[in-house]
Amino acid sequence: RPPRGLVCIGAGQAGYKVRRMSVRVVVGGAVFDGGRLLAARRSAPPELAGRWELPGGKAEPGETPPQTLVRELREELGVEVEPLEPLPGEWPLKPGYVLRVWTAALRSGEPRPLEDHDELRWLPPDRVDEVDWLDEDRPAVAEAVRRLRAA
Ligand code: 9L3
Ligand code: MG
Repeated sequence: RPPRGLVCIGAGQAGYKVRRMSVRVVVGGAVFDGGRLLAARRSAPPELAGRWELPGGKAEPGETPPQTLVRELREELGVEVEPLEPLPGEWPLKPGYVLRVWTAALRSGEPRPLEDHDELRWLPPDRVDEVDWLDEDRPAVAEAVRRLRAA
């Protein structure tokens, strides 16, 4: 078997040929407005339903992370956001996926749970702990709140 992170694409007497496993990026948005952070409660899949996240989704081939974020938040929440800065770090999700997070400012629209969410909340920094965040999102939420407090 090839080492972790590599996939076998052919084998012969000489050994095997490998290719680096491609990892798909999921982009989440730490959306700020009026000194508060937007939290979204997932309605799917069943194992994640009821947990809260920084809304976003999978990058399509050729997209930059800011493009993914703008598209996903338009689709999921019906809003226009302006991506601001990437948070340092990358957090593993299910196998083959990693989470990256950008801060973003709400530019127009009022977020509504159009797909994949059933509740949204604007949380001031001292209330971010009142929702049950997905474990993978917690470090990014903590960093987003530090920036919100410093702003
Ligand atoms: N995910 C985790 N934290 C987030 C986001 C936006 C997504 N902040 C996980 C949940 C799914 C996968 O990434 O397993 C793909 O997300 P989506 O396309 O279902 O939103
Ligand atoms: Mg999504």
